[in-house]
Amino acid sequence: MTGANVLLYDHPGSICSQMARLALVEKGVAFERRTVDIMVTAEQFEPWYTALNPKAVVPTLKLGDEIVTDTIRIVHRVDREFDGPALTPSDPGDAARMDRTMKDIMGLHYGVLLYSRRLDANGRSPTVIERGKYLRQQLATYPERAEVLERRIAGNDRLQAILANPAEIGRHVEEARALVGRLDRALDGNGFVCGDRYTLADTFAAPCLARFRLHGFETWWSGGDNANVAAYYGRMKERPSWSIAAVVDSGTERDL
Ligand SMILES: N[C@@H](CCC(=O)N[C@@H](CS)C(=O)NCC(=O)O)C(=O)O
Repeated sequence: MTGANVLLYDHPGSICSQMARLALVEKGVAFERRTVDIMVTAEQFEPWYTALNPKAVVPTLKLGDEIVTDTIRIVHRVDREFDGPALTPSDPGDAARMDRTMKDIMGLHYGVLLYSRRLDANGRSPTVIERGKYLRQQLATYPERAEVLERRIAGNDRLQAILANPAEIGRHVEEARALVGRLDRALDGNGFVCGDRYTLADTFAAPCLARFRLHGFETWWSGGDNANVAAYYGRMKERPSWSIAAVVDSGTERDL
């Protein structure tokens, strides 16, 4: 497969898109990008895109005529499909550990972390409220798309309920902080989160930590705790892939 046949539908600030981009860049794959505006125009719900990605999320990878969705599947596919450094450990036990780490990182509710930083004076997220209205309008206009829209309305309602509950927000933030602790332990004596070589788990850990930094949580590792993560973060930022894949760790949440 040549790079000319590789197209990533993504969004600059989306954490999952950054993971996919890092995997492609670390693997040395030339690829093109098509931005899907998941924030302002909600392009992910347009029929042309849901035909590619029925869950209406980014990223989506097009390999020749084939469409691959779901970030974990995408990065594994990139690793298998192309020449370049192996990003999966050859030892099955280590490979299983890598998969567990990726699921662990993917298991956080990044939407709670993001939107809880952007609440209005009444403690509500205008973006999430608007998204709920938009999704309901879409459902009324396109009843044939009920499956994806109803699922997303339910998810949006759950997010709104969490955001209305400071204790719930705190629980999600604590889960994120606990993940940093687990990464720190995994990095004890190791250069990378799954041993002494860069793996797919690093394509997940780096954007995850970058997102925490963007939200102002860098103190989780810059203040003396989690020193392994602090050193690791510096090393990840120094890799050429960080800027080529455009990992976002500064700016404001509004830029996402
Ligand atoms: N399980 C999916 C999750 C993808 C996902 O949640 N993508 C987010 C961006 S990181 C998205 O497209 N959000 C758009 C939306 O919430 O409408 C995957 O791994 O691909």
